Amino acid sequence: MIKEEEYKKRRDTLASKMSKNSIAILFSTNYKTRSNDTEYPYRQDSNFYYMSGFKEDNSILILIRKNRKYKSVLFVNKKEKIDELWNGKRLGKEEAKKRFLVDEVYIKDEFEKKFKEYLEGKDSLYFDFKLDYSKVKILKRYAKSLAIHKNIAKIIEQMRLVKSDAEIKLIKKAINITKEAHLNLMKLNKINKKEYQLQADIEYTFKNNGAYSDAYTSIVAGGNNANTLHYIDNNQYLKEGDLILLDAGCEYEYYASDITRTIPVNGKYTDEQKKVYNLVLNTQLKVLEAIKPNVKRSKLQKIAVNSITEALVELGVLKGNIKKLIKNEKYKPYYPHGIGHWMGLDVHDSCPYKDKNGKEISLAKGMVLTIEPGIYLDEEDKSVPKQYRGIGIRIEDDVLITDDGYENLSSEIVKTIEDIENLKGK
Ligand SMILES: [Mn+2]
Repeated sequence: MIKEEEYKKRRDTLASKMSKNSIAILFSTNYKTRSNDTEYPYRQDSNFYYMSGFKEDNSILILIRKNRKYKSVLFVNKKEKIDELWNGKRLGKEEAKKRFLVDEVYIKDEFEKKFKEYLEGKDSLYFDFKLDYSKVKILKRYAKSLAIHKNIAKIIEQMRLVKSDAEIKLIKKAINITKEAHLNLMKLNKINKKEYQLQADIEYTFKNNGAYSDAYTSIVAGGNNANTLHYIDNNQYLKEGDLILLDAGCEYEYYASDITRTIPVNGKYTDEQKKVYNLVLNTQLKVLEAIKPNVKRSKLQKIAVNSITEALVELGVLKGNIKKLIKNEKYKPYYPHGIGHWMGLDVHDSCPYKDKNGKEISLAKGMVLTIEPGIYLDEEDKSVPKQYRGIGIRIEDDVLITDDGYENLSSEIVKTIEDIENLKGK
């Protein structure tokens, strides 16, 4: 769990980055209607949660800075019997005041009046530029006079880049649950099952271990379906002799995990599958080896592109000079995506990749990112030698940058051919 002191420290940091006579506002997410009076599962806005630790909807956090000092104010739902009867218990003003280390707590009804007061004499307003228009309208109504508008999300997302020990603990917990889901599937007999049945197994393991949900829609892609990067239909039969690409990770206490393994339906890789698999695995190992503080993600991408282009030549998919092939991006149809992304409160953590000056941000201790090379050889692609058509492989781990290198947080989710085949044998 993340302590209240840590949330307070984050607010201190945020306030210190605000201009001297300013006000910052953060809104909780709204419920989204699915149809009529049914809603999608609620999930708090990541930036709001990062700054408040508060999970309820209809809430607002405000920081008011004056010179060197600042005040934090939280607006929460009123405790009303009838509302609680329908929608569940609310923390309420008194409890929120006790629990959160904010200076003041009010019920939401008081927001507009208070907001007007806080704005007096201020010269700039910070809010999330991606805010719903309905909320921007409220801001505009009261903050017309404030000429300077700044994007608060940019500052918070910069802060979110480096994870605290408590955050890393939660990420590890998420990965641990995800590990169980993946290892279970490696052991399972999967012939003639439907992809969604494996998805059900995965999600059972997630929920059964206290994960709120998946961190993203699971990809369970049998055979050639692995060559559709965002395949989420998950409704086909798994065929003996095929591989399954499983890209699935749970979210635990708001923190994501993101793991891909590509395993054989019947427990044994064919020689052709082995060949492609090991080329992807070797690429991943090469990239991992290069990870340490001050290295840039683009360097990792370069290593991956180089290694995969060589692999594609070895497989007979590409022919010619490696450097030229890379320069002309000939690998792109078979490896179209990046080497990885930040991960944290969001699976694709919305932290920046470039600094204020447009320069790429280097890896630093406490950052978490995925490393996920892949090779995708579509069954209809005539440039691919016949024996490799329909094979799609990705291997993805979650990595923490340490003082002098990295820690592979998902190293216990086996990935060598030998280990995966052995697990099925048990
Ligand atoms: Mn990923």
